[in-house]
Amino acid sequence: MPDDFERMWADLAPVGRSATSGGYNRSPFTAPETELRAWFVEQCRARGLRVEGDSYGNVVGWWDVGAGPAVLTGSHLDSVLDGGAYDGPLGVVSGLAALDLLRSRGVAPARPIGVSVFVEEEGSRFGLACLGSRLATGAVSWDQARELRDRDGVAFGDVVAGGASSSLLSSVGTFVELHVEQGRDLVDRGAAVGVASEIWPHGRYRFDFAGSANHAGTTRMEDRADPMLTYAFTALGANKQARLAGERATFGRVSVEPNGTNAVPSHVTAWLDARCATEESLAALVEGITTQATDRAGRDGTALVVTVESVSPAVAFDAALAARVAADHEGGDWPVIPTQAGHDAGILSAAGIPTAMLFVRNPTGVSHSPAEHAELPDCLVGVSALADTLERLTR
Ligand code: HGY
Ligand code: MN
Ligand code: MN
Repeated sequence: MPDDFERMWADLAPVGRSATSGGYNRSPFTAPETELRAWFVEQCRARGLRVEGDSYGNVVGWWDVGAGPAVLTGSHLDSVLDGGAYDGPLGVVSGLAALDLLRSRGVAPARPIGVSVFVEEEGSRFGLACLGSRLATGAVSWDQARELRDRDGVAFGDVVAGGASSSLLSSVGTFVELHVEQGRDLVDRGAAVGVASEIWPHGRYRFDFAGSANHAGTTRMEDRADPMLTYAFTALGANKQARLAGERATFGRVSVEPNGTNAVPSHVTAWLDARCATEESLAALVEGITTQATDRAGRDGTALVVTVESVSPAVAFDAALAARVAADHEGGDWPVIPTQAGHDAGILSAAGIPTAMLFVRNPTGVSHSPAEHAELPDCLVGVSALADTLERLTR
């Protein structure tokens, strides 16, 4: 079994890897991500799994054993821009390896088991995170999704067949996603694996700041309407508000027009990612940031328009399922911990599918970065934790 995991991990390692940063660029429907999904299909076929895809790019490999509602595991293969190796692929590779482990244990599951790959989990290309799982559960309609555009103006509707709704999840009774931890909770607890209790509500908001383009040398400082200034103030203010409240506010993406060194810009567009423990505090944080920004725009002579791009409500995972997954292991129960990161598991849970998540310890807690990491022994503990979980749920 360790060999299987390591062999699969070695297959994926070069795909989409940047020679300069060591990070990964696996945006959906680019060559690296397409290669990864083709690799996944090949791995399913090699195991005799029935491969089922939908018209959005989601894929499941089914082990058609037993009867009744299926237990699905899996994650995603796309990455953020210059992301890490583990966020997503660890759950897919661990799903395949867990299935191998169950077979090597001679387990005969009483229910079908599937391993899934959901497309565009990060929203790195079309802007909406968990796009594949939102489409597969009907949380987003095809009419909404088809119009989402990437930075070059290519529409989602132009890269997938789309159309009819997906029946990929119609037989799924339970979903379990294994994921690298994206913080240091498990490090602090000295545990190799943990189980998720909840996902913080979070959202994406576009801030369009408009000013007046002008000469960088001849325009007196007091005569400017500089949207960069309003943006800079807004980013600082957002950071302060979130920091004081123990919340999260990040401007990680900015575009500037016309982006010239010797001109006051005419427009700045920046995207806020905000996350809080409750939906009320999320709404209050975004309102606070918007109020400060609008106020500042008034003083700068600029104009601000804020557009809510997406809001993902709080997810409370099925507590009884989490307890069942976490209980009675060699060395004690696994810790049950919250996360501030979004996941396809949150979308399936919100769609009414009883869902659990396993986290694998990440020694630095760094994620969405080339420095994201998990040690091989912990990954193997994760595989056997997932196999144990699948075995429990398909008994
Ligand atoms: O952005 C997120 O929370 C996630 O990693 N998709
Ligand atoms: Mn991610
Ligand atoms: Mn992920």
